[in-house]
Amino acid sequence: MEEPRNWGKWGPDDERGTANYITPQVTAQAARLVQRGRTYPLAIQLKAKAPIFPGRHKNWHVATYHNLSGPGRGGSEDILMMHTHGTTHVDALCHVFRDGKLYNGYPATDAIDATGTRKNAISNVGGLVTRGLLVDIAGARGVESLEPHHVIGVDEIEAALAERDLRVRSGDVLLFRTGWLNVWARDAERFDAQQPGIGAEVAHWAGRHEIVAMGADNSAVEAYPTEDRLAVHVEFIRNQGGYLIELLDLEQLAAEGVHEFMFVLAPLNIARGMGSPVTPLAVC
Ligand code: UVW
Repeated sequence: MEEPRNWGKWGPDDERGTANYITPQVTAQAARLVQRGRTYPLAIQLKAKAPIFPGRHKNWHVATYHNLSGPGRGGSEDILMMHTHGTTHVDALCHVFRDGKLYNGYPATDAIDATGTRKNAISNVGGLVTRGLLVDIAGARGVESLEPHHVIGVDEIEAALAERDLRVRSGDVLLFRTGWLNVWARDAERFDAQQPGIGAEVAHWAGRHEIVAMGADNSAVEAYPTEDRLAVHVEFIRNQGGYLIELLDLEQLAAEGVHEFMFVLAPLNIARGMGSPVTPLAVC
């Protein structure tokens, strides 16, 4: 197996991984991409019947309220019970490990128990504000969605970016559009059975280019299932300290031809959390 690439790169105590690539200069440069003042929220709707990785429980949402018909003050609030990975979300760096070791070499046995994680928790992320690029593979192929067995490779990504005169740089976030989200509304079973996404070579390529995060409009970012189960998760999260963002809605960005933007993501500050629901924003 290849040596973990980024372990120790930001010190023996690091728990932020590739978020370290986002320097103040990187954020300031991304902010200069905001010209029109348009904001695109990239989350799917959070509700019980919505796309979710197979095997996870559906979200549970119930309201409490009083004094609906008055007179005087009434009120309402609600309770949400869900997987932190149960809708559009970002994976914490503890989410996937191998041979009992988390990103940066932390032993899983010391870190993880039923109360959460002591290492690489989502609360270390803070915020990611950097340049985002839409890599619209379905659009480049002129299809509504890729075939379920389609494994996106590096050549395809570089070609899609070159078509837009874009090149990746250190600190970027890449959002891959497969069109697979479109399948869910028509056929949820097909959506769950297999999905197109990136392959392991892309995770290695992303590491060489100092990519902070990769996201997609499917439920695992990577093609699934594959022979080497969750190989992208292992390489990108555990070996490189990179962030994966699943179940994005990239339709409006694609429809309006927005390929380069300031990307903003702020996970919930969940102590010992292993992921967080998010509404990432593309601003241009
Ligand atoms: C898997 O673990 C497959 O998905 P996610 O990273 O979205 O939680």
